Amino acid sequence: SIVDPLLRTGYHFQPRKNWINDPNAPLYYKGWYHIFYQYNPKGAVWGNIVWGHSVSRDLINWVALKPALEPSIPSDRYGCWSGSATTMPDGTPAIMYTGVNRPDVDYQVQNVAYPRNTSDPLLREWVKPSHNPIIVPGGGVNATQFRDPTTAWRAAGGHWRLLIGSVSGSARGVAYVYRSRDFRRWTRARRPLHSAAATGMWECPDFYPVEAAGRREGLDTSVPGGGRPRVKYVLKNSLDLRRYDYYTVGAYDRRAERYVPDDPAGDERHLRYDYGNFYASKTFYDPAKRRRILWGWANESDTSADDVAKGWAGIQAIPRTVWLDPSGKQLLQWPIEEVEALRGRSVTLKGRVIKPGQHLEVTGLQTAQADVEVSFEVPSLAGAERLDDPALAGDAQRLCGARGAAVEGGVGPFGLWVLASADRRERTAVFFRVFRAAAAGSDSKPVVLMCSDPTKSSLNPNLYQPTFAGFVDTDISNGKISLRTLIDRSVVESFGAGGKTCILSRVYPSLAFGKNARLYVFNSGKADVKVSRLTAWEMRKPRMNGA
Ligand code: DQQ
Repeated sequence: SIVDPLLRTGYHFQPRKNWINDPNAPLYYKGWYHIFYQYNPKGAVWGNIVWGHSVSRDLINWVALKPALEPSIPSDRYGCWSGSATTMPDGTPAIMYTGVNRPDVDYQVQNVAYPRNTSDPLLREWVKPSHNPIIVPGGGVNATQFRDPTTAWRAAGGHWRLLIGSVSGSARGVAYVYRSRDFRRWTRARRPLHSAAATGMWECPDFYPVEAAGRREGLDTSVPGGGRPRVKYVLKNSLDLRRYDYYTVGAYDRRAERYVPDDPAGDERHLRYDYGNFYASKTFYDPAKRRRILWGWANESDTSADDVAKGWAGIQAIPRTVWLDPSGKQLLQWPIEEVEALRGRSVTLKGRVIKPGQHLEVTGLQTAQADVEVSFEVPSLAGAERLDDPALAGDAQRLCGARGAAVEGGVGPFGLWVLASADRRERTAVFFRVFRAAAAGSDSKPVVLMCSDPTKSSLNPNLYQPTFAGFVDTDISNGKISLRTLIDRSVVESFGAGGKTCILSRVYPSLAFGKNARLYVFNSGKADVKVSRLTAWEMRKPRMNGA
């Protein structure tokens, strides 16, 4: 089963060919955005890892440069693994990254690299000073699980702090704190910033301040803590065991150098950036537009043999602006505004009621590469299904597995069928389903589930087609909810309720690609659903690394 070349993405970040994984060290320098990424220059499977490097003026059109870091010193001979950039007080970025110095991947150390020529806005050449490695796993640290340094921040007296992900014992995820005066000699703080039982290795930790109370503006990682009581912190970890990125919102006690999630059960709740295929993400502060931007990697879900045949594997999700929800309990995410510059021809529908069991095709444009924004209104929630099974009530993924797009409901499932064939044998459903909260008092909020169901996305049998789902913490009592979906040939990237719940899926239609890809609104519930407004735009292809 060879995946069709028309399924290569059009506006998601990809190099011209080969394997990519984690985004590394995103940064802004002298008018240019930089993204580095884990890259195999020799093929479409993981291995031979170097740092690919691309630059952009707008985070949308990308120019590929030579790899920025390749194995060249004893402390990175077997791979230049993930890391982050920190801007020095003089404006120069430094990169900290993990080097593998033994062939068996068994020992991980941290290295630093600096630009050779700071007057080059493209930062083409990076130099590794001879004092590398600058951090080695010390006593009590698991040297085989010790990697992915964060962006460093400045503490009292201008001293530096950064985190390194690890695991202690068999399954306690840990973020160790390292301190330095000179960015050269680093010592580990006695206690980690934070740790959590049963989470396994914490890959790619990320730790950053956000403005409290729903302000969209981002903060520099080194924002001074003093005098800014409204600043909250976010700690994100990528769980190697479960392959997703979860985060908590909390407080950073600078004196004790400890982080405490606001919700004591935060680490058990596993709030996720994305309930789909999205991993090893990293944020950076964009000083040009004063926002914090999130990059995340989306793997393929075809077979590795397909990847080898295609000659490429892995994309980066569309960069997202992240900020704290007014509730303070979670983040909101939205595609960076620059992506809207790719919008071309559009179609708008208004005030269309979709009756139970009905669907409506959105015609008049190609939708294999599109951006869709839709506002739904459910006139009555009276018919919402009960959510009595406690095992399902707390587990969105299982709930959606049991009540997928094809299972008729009360209020919903309603939403979009994207990348659908004319006969709808192929279709990816992105939808909501509303439940009445079980047993609880009559004033309890209806429960909103958001799902991305690719189980009918392709007639090709050799694909991984997991249904992904998350709850949406929104008040739907007025019947209103919105959905935005970025469709890009083999990507379906969705933002529910203004970015409260996000789900990225990879799909590989065998019929519904190119001009044959169609878009529908559907309603498989028992209650009417109104499309108050839907606009779909064709998306142009940006310059993408010369591909
Ligand atoms: N990928 C890198 C590691 C990181 C993992 C290696 C996460 O540094 O822990 O390619 O995907």
